[in-house]
Amino acid sequence: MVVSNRLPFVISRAADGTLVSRPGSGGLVTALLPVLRDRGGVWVGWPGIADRDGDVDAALATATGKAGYQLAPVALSAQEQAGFYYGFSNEVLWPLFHDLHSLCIFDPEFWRVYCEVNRKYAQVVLENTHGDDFVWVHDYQLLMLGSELRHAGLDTPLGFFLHIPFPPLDIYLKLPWRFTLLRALLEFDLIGFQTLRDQRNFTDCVRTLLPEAGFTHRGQMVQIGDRQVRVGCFPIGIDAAAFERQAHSEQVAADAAALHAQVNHRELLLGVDRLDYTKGIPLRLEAFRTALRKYPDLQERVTLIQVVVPSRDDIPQYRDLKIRIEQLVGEINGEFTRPGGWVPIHYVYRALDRLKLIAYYRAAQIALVTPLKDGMNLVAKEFCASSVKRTGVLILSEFAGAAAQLQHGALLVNPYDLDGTADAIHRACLLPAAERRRRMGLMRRNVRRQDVFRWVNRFLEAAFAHDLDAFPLPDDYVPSAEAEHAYWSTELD
Ligand code: GDG
Repeated sequence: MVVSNRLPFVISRAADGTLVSRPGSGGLVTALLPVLRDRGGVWVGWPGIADRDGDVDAALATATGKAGYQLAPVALSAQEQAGFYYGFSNEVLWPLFHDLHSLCIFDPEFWRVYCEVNRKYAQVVLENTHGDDFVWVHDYQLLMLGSELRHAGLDTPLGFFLHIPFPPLDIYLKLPWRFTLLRALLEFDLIGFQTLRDQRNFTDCVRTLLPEAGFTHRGQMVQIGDRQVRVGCFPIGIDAAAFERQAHSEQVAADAAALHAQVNHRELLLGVDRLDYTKGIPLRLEAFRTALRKYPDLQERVTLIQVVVPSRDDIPQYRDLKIRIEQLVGEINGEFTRPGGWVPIHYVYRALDRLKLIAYYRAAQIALVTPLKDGMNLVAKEFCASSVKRTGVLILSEFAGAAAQLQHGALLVNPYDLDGTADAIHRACLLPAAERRRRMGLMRRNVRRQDVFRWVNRFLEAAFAHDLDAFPLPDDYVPSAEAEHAYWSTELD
């Protein structure tokens, strides 16, 4: 059983009053839908429409068709959704866990609704679970679910995976409900993180805040009361084979060629992000401006296509961010556009359909993935899988979880360093074809080998491993602490 905030299909009411479903977007759906199609099971989550409506079940049944898995909706009122999702999840946990505590609104009412809604999810899990199910809970919206399920008497194995970063101790300490949340997490039997960075941050918090907890198995087993909790790091992957296959298709090849023609065969830089302040879009645009100023040879030679996918636009900070991005695009185009000719930034504010997105990936010579902090960042991996001619260069933030795996092929940047990022853009443009192929080859191998199916298998293996000495994962999967240290102690400049 998979439990996440949203179901993989979003239900909405059409103009004629009927309910229609469309596939959801975002990293989690992209990652888990192929897995459920593969294995079957039940997915519990919010269907995207307020309150319970008789037709929701029918619309969900139509959405899955004969796909072999079921969807169990959690009915939430608009008020619950406001306190739980917009409130506690996205105005407390999201900024805090991305180290942006100054953006947090620690409203006790948000916390109350968050706990209440986690209880509602627990109810739907209990209604749909059978004795031997493994319940796999996803992400920061459901941190209290393990504890709610235990209170309701469920004693089957529970797994939890955090898709976003876990913050360092001194940031986590700001959370008024820090003890309750940490204890609730320890009600799961396995807690998975994206990177060693996050796992270590979590372990530091447990050591400091819960001195009664003990650690064994090289820090990967927490002993608390009579419970043993496994803690591991499981970097999420993508369905790399599907991306490669689609990137090879005739339609994608034709769309990619058309994109090149549209920008007059200039060097194509690409940014693709949800509208989110963690993705570092304004700083990236400023770095692009710095590059055009500092390296005039880039002018008329490069075009940046920035795709921004609308997201969370009910939250004021997201609306402000959109205005800031549009202002910067206007300023930069105003400074450099050649009337009747080159426009440096093409700005796209909408979601693209998947094949179009892959055409953008395939066409781009350089991808700019520069989040301020990111659990993993699937766009980086999707770009590599779609760069079938191995001509793409990935400029990647050191603070994306993906950097731990892709560090040897990507050009790593500190997104706060405008000069450094501008230098990387210039360097990427001048990178010889053989070097591009070598770097992209390394990343493509990694993305192909450590794909989403392997991620699921490793998580489930860790949940069910009887031989606890075999529990620490093999070094080829998780970057070792030594490798990580070597990376951080290397001067980037
Ligand atoms: C969270 C964590 C972690 C984007 N634009 C379009 C589109 N997308 C798809 C991409 C990709 C997904 O959305 C974005 O995934 P990310 O990983 O980049 O970011 P989050 O949504 O913040 O995801 C993140 C992830 O969970 C998984 O664990 O990596 O760190 O924050 O798959 O393809 N899809 C379509 N059109 C678009 O225009 N169809």
